[in-house]
Amino acid sequence: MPKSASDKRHFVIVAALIAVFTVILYFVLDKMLPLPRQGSDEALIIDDLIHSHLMVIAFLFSLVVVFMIYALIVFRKREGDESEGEHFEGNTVLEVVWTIVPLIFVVVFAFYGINTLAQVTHSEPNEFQVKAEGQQWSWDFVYPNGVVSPELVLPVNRRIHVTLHSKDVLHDFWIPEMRVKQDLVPGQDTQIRFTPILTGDFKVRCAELCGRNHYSMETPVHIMQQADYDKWMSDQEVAQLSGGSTVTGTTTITGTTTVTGTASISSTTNVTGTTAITQ
Ligand SMILES: [Cu+2]
Repeated sequence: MPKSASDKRHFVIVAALIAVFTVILYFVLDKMLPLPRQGSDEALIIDDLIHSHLMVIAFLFSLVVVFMIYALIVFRKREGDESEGEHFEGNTVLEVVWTIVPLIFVVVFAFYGINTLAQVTHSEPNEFQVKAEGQQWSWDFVYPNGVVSPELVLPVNRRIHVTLHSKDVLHDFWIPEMRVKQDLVPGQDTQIRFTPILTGDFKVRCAELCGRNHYSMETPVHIMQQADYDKWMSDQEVAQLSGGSTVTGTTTITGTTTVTGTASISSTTNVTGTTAITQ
């Protein structure tokens, strides 16, 4: 610790250099590690946590490296200096400081992390429910009304609750723009929640090495306005849930009609004239 005016000057210079290098390193790391678009409420929360960590990483790196390089340059052996270095027995104050300060950082970040996790994983009433089924090497999405889609289509600004089910091995559900990520565990359904805030096209990809074609286990995700989602879902219901053939509107049959085999007619049907049905 500083004892003389000269020692204090060294500490002041080093503190200033650490502050400058911390800011520079933070911006370098931020540029070197670009994050995907912020597609969900959770992305905003998690990015704050990531940037706080980057700031601490930049500070700790600068603290160690700036002190070391400053000492190497300023206290280097001078030409003709054959004197012994100063003898140190230890410094109790310094040891207490470098134990207490990191401890405070760890405890603060532990609470910050727990709080972030609670915010990201909380459940809400009236969540939008969908089930994601993963298998080597594809995804299926099952909606509560029974519609099944190979692509994930969701409404924007709704809290989404995805139940994750694996049909074979470990997989991992990951949409980078939503930031959240969760394993699919065979024999045990897991959960993931997020609230999309951007409409557009994204991709869900498996983030767990799950076999030979793991690299190809990805599928489109479409986030759309509620009205567009409703239209898409009603189209799917018509295509998947009405048995394949649909007659809509008013149908009028006149004249003589013969139907053989099994026939079903839905909607409003007016039949006039002679009708014979044989099996
Ligand atoms: Cu995989």
